[in-house]
Amino acid sequence: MARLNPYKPFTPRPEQMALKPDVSGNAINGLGETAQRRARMVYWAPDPDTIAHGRMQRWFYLADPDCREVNAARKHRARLLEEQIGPLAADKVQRSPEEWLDALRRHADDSVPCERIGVTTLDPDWLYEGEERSFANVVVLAVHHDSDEIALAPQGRAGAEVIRQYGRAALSARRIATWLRAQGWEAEAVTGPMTGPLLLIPPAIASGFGELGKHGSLIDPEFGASFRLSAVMTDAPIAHTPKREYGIDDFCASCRVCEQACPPEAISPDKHTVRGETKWYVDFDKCLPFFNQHHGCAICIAVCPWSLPGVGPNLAQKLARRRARA
Ligand code: B12
Repeated sequence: MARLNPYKPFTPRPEQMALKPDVSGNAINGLGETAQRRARMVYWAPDPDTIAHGRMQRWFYLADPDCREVNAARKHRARLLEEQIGPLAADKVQRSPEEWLDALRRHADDSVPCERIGVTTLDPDWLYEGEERSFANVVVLAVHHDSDEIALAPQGRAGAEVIRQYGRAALSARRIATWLRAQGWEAEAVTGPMTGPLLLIPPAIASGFGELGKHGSLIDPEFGASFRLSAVMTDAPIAHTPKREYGIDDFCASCRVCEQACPPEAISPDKHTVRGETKWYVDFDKCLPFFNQHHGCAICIAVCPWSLPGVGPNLAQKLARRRARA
């Protein structure tokens, strides 16, 4: 009889497990810690030798080095990223915050390949431990994955789509940084796949993209969880976009789709306290070996009901009606 989930049960390859450090990634992330503190870089370090899981990070690139789609996507991304950030002009262009937001949106419509923009105050607690920045604001950008490609997760084609969108997200952030700098305002792009100085999900939530899902990724009612984020830290006084709540958190509490689809069973039915916040949390130690062995996985964002084309906006309306009746 055919098994419901062909990736379950999952047994990690011994050569990968031999690289596992003594420290748990969950301990690095502060699972069970009730006091607030900044996050520590746990993975995707620019220099893998600086993190405990660095040998596993290097192994990610060795798991399937000949995957044609992934290699082609990496080449495509490298070409996109030949575009560098431009110089800082001497004089600062002055506009009201609302005029700045309008101008940013118009610039994005004309020449930035992203699907959503938000702006919020930069909370220093979103910076990783050891990182200091004095920027006032953060512009957050989202790029949507192609649904058909992500539906193939955890195959190489889905991994390739993630790499392509990392390229678009990074190019978008660089173009906005160039645009701000050309108007005299200092700006720093935060782009993946490496961790960078800033956590991306908290500013995306604060600037109105959506809510954290049970699978540990942000859910936006339009794109579901199937998008990538990048950001630009800046002092330009751009008006902020408001935080929005849709009842996704309640929806996740009773939905079990991602939990059941996750081959290493890294998604929990309950919230956990992590660095003083009670939130959905994905078990890093369970997630990582499967992620490494399957082109970055992405099953959880692919199966999320919110990610299915056309479903998110209807679900959001239904939840809004239910909340209005309550
Ligand atoms: C390291 C990392 C990983 C690691 C470890 C993740 C982990 N949970 O420990 C690994 C390699 C396992 C991983 C896997 C995945 N990742 Co990842 N990852 C990152 C990265 C580079 C840093 C995040 C981090 O340091 N996590 C460790 C600690 C801080 O985790 P945490 O305490 O559980 O906090 C998480 C969330 O709760 C949230 N968060 C942090 N503080 C707070 C506070 C509040 C109040 C709330 C509500 C949320 C929140 O942010 C963290 C995201 O992992 C970010 C990019 C970035 N700079 O933010 C992308 C990022 C979070 N990943 C992303 C994605 C999509 C994935 C995958 C689905 C893989 C894929 N192919 O796409 C899986 C999902 C697994 C998961 N949810 O954990 C996207 C999320 C986009 C979205 N829709 O929200 C990001 C933003 C990358 C991007 N540029 O788009 N990832």
